[in-house]
Parts: sequence; C-alpha cells; structure tokens
Amino acid sequence: MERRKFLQCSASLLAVGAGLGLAGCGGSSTADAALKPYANDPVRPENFTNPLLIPGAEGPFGVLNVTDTPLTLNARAATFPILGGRASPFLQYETSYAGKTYQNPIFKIRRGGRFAAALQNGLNEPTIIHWHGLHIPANMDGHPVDSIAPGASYSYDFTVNNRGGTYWYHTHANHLTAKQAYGGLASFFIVEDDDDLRLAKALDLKLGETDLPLVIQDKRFNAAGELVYQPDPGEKMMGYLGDIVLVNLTPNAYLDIAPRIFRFRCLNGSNARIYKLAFMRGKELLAYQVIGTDGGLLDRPYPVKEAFLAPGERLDVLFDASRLRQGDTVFLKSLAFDTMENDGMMAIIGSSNGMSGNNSMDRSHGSTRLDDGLEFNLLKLVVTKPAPAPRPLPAQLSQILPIDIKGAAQRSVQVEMGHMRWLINGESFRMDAFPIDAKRSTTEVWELHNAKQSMPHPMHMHGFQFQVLSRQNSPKQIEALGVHGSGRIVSDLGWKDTVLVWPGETVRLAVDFSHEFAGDQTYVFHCHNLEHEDGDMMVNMRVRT
Ligand SMILES: [Cu+2]
Repeated sequence: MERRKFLQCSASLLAVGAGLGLAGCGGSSTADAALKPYANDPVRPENFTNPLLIPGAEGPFGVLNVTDTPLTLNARAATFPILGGRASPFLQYETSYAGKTYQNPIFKIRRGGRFAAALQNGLNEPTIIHWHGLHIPANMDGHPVDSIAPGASYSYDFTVNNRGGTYWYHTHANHLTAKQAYGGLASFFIVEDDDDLRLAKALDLKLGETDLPLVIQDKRFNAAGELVYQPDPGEKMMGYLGDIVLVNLTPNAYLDIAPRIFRFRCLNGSNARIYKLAFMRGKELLAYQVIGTDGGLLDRPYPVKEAFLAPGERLDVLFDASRLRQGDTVFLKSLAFDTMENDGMMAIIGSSNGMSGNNSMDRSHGSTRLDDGLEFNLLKLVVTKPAPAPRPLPAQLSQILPIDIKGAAQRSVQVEMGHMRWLINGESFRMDAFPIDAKRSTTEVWELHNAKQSMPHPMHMHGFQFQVLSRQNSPKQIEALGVHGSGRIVSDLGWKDTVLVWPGETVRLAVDFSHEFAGDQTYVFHCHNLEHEDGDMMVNMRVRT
C-alpha cells in the first residue's frame, strides 16, 4: 500500500509541475485513517447485515429475456439508494418491456438469438455501450469512435453467436469510461446454450435463486452517502480504489441459503481493484469449483480454494453448501495478496523528478481506507433454509476445442510505462492509428509482456475470445496457483477476453481472427483498469479482410 501511495504522490507532484494541481497526497491528517474502523468497513464481519440485491423479474438488475425482443435503452442520470437507503447520484440504463421497468437490466438471450436495442443518450456527455465479450461486428461493439452526443441515439442490432456464459455490457465512451462505469453504467449479458441448460437441469439451478450473478465493485462515498469519483493525478495513474465494497450494489451483503449447490457468476466490475476470491468458514478455506470463465463453461469443474479475478474478468463458480449445518456462516472473501504495484518504480519516478527513493511520502497512507491487497469480506452466506435432495456434480460441462496454432503468426505486445503514461508497444490511443493490424481468418499467437517495473494490467480484447497458452516469469503467488499446465492458473482456462498480466510476466495467448462480418473490422485492445483505459492505454486492433 505504501508503494501505491508513493507513486500516486509522485504523480501528483509531477502534475504540479504540469500545472494540474496537487491532490490526495497523504499528510499527517490522513496518516491514521487506514487504521480506524469506519461504517461499512468490509474487513469487519459484523457489518454484514444488508440483504443482497437479488436479480428479480423487474427493477434494478431485473432479468429481461431479450431473445428477438427489440428495446429502447435510456442511459441517464438518476439516483439509487446504496448506503443505508440514502439516495446517491447514479447513472443507469433504463428500459421498459411488457409493462415492467428495468434499471441496468440483466439481459438474457439464447445463443443464436437476435439482440436489438436503441441506446438513447440521456446524459449530458457522450456515451456508447460495449458488449463485453461478444463476437459482433465492430460497428456494434461500442468502439470509442462511435460515442454519441447527448440526446443522440445508436441502434444496435446483432446476432449473438457466443457460447453460453456470463458476459456484460458497460459504457465505453472515449475518455469517460471510468467515470461513467463507476457511476453505474454496467450490467450483465447472459447467454444461454444447451450446455448451460443441461447444467441447470442437473443441479436444479434457477437464475435469480440458486444461480446468482454477482457484480463486485469498490466505491467511495461522501458523508451524505453519495458516490464520489474524484481521481487525483496519482489515482489516474494507478487506478481508483474504493473503500466500500458492493456486491450487486449492496454494501456488506448477506444471503440466506439452503445447504445445497449454488452457481455464482462473479464479475469484477470494479475500475481497478483485483480480488482473490475464496470461501471461508471461520479460518477454514472451503474448496469450490470453477466451472466457467469469460467465454462460458469449462470442459469440467476445476476445484480450487482461491482464484484471482481482475477488472473485466468473470469467474463462474459452484459453491457446494450441502455439507454445511443450519446456522453456519461462510464468507465469500477477497484474500490478501501482493499487489505488486510499482515494484521497482522508484527509480523511474526518481529519475523523472529528481526525488530520492527515500521520500517521506513513502510512509503515508492512501486516500482509500481499504488498502489494495488487504483481506476483506464480500458476501456473507448464512445457512437458514432446509436442505433439498443432494445432486451430484456433473463430471463433464462442455467442450473446449483448442485453437489450432500451426503456422500462426507471432505478435509481441509490450506493456510498460513511458513518460508517466502506460503504453502498449510504446503507443497511446489514437483514433486514426492501427498498431495492431491483423488479417481475417488467420490465427495469431501473442506474447504479452508486462515490464518488470510496472503493476498488474488486465488486458482486454474486443471482438474475439482468445485462449491463454502459457504464463512465464510469473510472480510466486501466481506460480503457486499454476496447476493447469504451462504456468496457467484457473482464471486462464477456457475462452477468455480479459487476462491479467503481472509485472515481469509473459502471457502467451492464441486468437483466431475468423469472422463472418463484411469488410475491415476495427476493434480495440486495452487495459481494463478503467483509469488506464481512459489514460489511453489502448490501441486500435484492425482485422482486415
Ligand atoms: Cu493497466
């Protein structure tokens, strides 16, 4: 945490030189803030007294079956009660269908179904929607170039051919994604296929009851309980962290459960915070099964006790509560880990501004009261309901066909800092530049290198799902979880659209640029730390015919 603060303050100091002003640099007044208990502190289990917001048939996160159902989707500023029932400014997508209204609806669609929606921009600034993980034409994808002005609308109309799985949608407005997504513009896009239906039948899972989408987000609030998004220059560089952790917009959430199997579709919808997911009863780590990642179900369930979930990623898990007793309490937690932020960065900062690595600010606390990499609770599960008949875990879930990489072109992608900006192959985002120029119907193997003096970057590809082939030079905490061959961790398995690359690490991935769309397609490849994205850690990725 102290390293994070060091870089933040250093960036703030540099910004002073650039005339941007100094903000959020720890003085003595904030020195004890991180140690003091505060309302809704997720570290304290006794705070978990709010019933989890469960997706219902309408309202916030209402599940809306959109297979062949054209919609109008209004993006607008509203209020939403998040902390203690107090209204907070909130940005939301609203729609109505068959007499019901929805805020940030969870779209559900059959694989092969048509999705049609007109986005109406009711905000006072540009916006656009990205359908995260979907394989759709570039002009449907929410490229920042397609951002629409206030009052304008954008028509989406595409066929969803993705595998069944947990996708999501969120704003992708040019330079406004972090602020708008943090403000609320995000929800789930669930695709259902035969494998999903088979699993649901085998385990008697029902969406909104025993199959629960869980979006995890850390936020900050002011004394009036209103959402606050005011990143200082340092936070723009490192990412904006909150100190209150919401699951489905519920702070300190609990859920009464029956002792049975649950499917939790975990989405990291945070701007910058990484979670290390675990289930704990007291001090005991309980095993759970990872059954899906970004692009749907894995071939089989993979038992784990902990797994990383970076911004943008999804982890579909089965948690078997059938051996728990009435009254038992289990916490879904984020475990402690080394955030590896700006490891060795002091040299860079020092040489940039003449500061020594010994600066007193190194010891100040962050402006978040919840330090990055700290252990804290996400969701409390309490066994209060009667047990249904037990169901055996299916041995097989789906089929993952490996991408054929024979003859694949190699591409090297370096992420690093230069001139106090995060860069991809030395580039910052330019609408009219195409640093990644690929050819339709070809397969490529990418080597993603993160610099040694860096921080973890969750790299996200639009338009195509890829497969992670290997991890090399991983930090010890990743190596320790690398039980799936070639250094891969469980979050790497199956089909992926977002992969976390740690400092010093090389991640190899395979991508097949086959598509059925007419003409050249220009997507983006970017970091899903949203402050990094808005700081132009993004490049165009053109797939030529
Ligand atoms: Cu990044």
